[in-house]
Parts: sequence; structure tokens; C-alpha cells
Amino acid sequence: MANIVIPRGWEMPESEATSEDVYVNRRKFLKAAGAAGAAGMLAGCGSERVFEPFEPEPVATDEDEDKEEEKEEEEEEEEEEEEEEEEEVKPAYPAQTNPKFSELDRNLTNEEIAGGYNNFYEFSRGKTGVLEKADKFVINPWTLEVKGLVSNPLTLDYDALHRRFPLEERLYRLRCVEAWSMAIPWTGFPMSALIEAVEPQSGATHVKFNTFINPDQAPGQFDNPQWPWPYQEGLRMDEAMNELTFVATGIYGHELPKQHGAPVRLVIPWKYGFKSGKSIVSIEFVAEQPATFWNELVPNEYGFLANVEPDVAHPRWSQKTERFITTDASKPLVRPTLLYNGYQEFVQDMYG
Ligand SMILES: Nc1nc2c(c(=O)[nH]1)N[C@H]1C(S)=C(S)[C@@H](COP(=O)(O)O)O[C@H]1N2
Ligand SMILES: [Mo]
Repeated sequence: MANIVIPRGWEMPESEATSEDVYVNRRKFLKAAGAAGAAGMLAGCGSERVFEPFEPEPVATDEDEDKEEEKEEEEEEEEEEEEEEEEEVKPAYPAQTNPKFSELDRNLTNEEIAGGYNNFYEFSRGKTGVLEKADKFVINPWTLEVKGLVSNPLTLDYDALHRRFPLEERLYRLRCVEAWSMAIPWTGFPMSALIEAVEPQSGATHVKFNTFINPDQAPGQFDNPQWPWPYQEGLRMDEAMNELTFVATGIYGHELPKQHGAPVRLVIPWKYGFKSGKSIVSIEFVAEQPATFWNELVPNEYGFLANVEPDVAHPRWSQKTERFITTDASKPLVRPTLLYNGYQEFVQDMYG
């Protein structure tokens, strides 16, 4: 079964995927990534209220009344403390929309449609199969390591991902290299905030993002061990620092569901969607351009920059127009592709 391939859009021919080179590379990757998988137990949390057994009130004396007052004061203080604690753990979602990214030239894609039409090859080659196949994927506990050529390496656990940096919402266009597109409200924080926190060293020229490896939970990895897992992507340092580059932990006003790359993914809206790696376990600052998953599989079709450019055709199809998906994935609206997906004012200076 795993050898029967129906090419879908941008998929590479199976012959390329099984070449000796790729297989050898994959072994290297697997070794390097070690136990980076996300399996584990659910974190125990939440407080239980304890009810004291009822005791009848004794008759009060003066001394008792003094004690009573003291007790009341103590109780008030405790209540205040409790209130403060409650404030600290107020829900992280929904976050405020950044006014700069609160409007688009099109309606948002319907949430159910976006959540049922996904590219996530760790789970499925078919876009409609991801939702169900990602069901058993364990996303809590999770660890995101930020490391490499930095002065302050950082490890973020599941809670820290949602709380360490102030969250904001941004409405972005999403353009897949397969020529379909959506409009999505993401929640997260700018990549630049993370970069400032870790203080990259002068030798860092690129940033590399790795997704998990866990074939037990990801049928796409189990069925296709010859692909160069983990899914790896990268950016130049200036691209990573660009104000558009976003670390998303939420979507449509709540935490990311699994099919969208929970608990943390990248969103790079002026580039084709495959640059925006999902379910990231490490972000590494490096001194050279990193290898990337799709570029390794099909180098002549998927480059490193992968900026949205209507006049640069994919070897197998034109990129002049796109199929914008709003309320029905089978009835997309045809629109002209925008240079840099409409974000030229933010990015054109980077590409002379
Ligand atoms: N780890 C991982 N990240 C990935 C992919 C993938 O297969 N694996 N697909 C990419 C592609 S091609 C696209 S278009 C977007 C789709 O994101 P969405 O399903 O949340 O809309 O995720 C990108 N990130
Ligand atoms: Mo894509």
C-alpha cells in the first residue's frame, strides 16, 4: 500500500524519495535527533477544593471575639491572595489583535474548512486525512529548545509556550505552493521577541526549525521512513528578524489544534506555506544555510527562499493565480497571486 503513490499537487515522485542519498541522510537525521519525540504523560494540574466537616458554633466569649476578628482578617488576606493568583493564571486566549494586522483584502477562511484541509506529511499525504490521523498525537508535555549560536539558550515547556511572551493575534494570508490559499487569524508572538531573548552570537547567519520525530504517533513517518525526517525548515537571520515572522501557538482565538501544528509552529506569510514548519521541537541558530525537507526530496522544485512570486512558475504549474478557499474547499475563488503574498512593503528591502 505504502508504495502506491497518487501524486497530489506538489508531491515529489516516489523514485526521488527512495534514492540511496535520501535514505542515508535520513539515518543521519534520526541519529542526530535522538529521542526528540513528544510522547509522554499528561501533566497533572488543577486544584481540588477541600470541604471541612460542619461543626456547630460554640457560645462566644470576649477572648473568642478577639480571636474571631483576627481569624476574619486572616481569611480576608487569604481571599485577596487567592484573587491575585487567579489573575496570574487568566486565560491566554483570545489575545488582542495587533491593529497593524487586523484587516485583510479578503474574508477569513471558515475555521472548520481550514481545520479539515491541511498539509502535514507526518500524518497524511491527503489534506483531508490529517485531522483524524493526528488525533492520538500527544502535544502536552512538550519541549521547545532554542539553542545553537546564542548566549542565552532557552527551553520552553508547554505552559511557557503560551505564557513566556505576550500573545497577540494577527490576520495573515496563507499561500501554499500548490496554488491554493487561505486567510487565517493566528495567535502567538513575533519571532524577533524570541531572538532578542536568546541573544544570537555574531556567527549566527541562519535559523533552523525542526519538527518532532515520532513514528509511533505519526503514521506518515511510520509509513515513509525513507523521507528525510524530521521535517526541517530554515530562514536567513534577517528573515527570521523580520517583523512578519511569527511563532504561532494559537489560531481562531484558541490554542492550535493538532492538525495545524500544535503546540507551536512558524508562520512566514510572504513565503510558500511549506516554509512554516509545524509542531516544532527545536529552533537552532547556525552558521550556514540549513538543509530543508522539501529541498532535499525534490531540489529542482522547492528552493530555500520560496518567496511567493507570481512570475516564477513552479516546474509543474503556473503561480500567476491562486485558488482562495473561504467557506468550501471544493469551491475556491480564483485570485491573482500577489508578489510576496501581498507583503512587499515589509520584505522587499531584503531581496534587492
Ligand atoms: N511539520 C510540517 N510542517 C508543515 C508541513 C508538513 O507537512 N509538516 N506542511 C507545510 C505546508 S505545505 C503548508 S501549506 C502548511 C499548512 O498549514 P495548515 O495546515 O495549518 O494550514 O504547513 C506547512 N508546515
Ligand atoms: Mo503548502
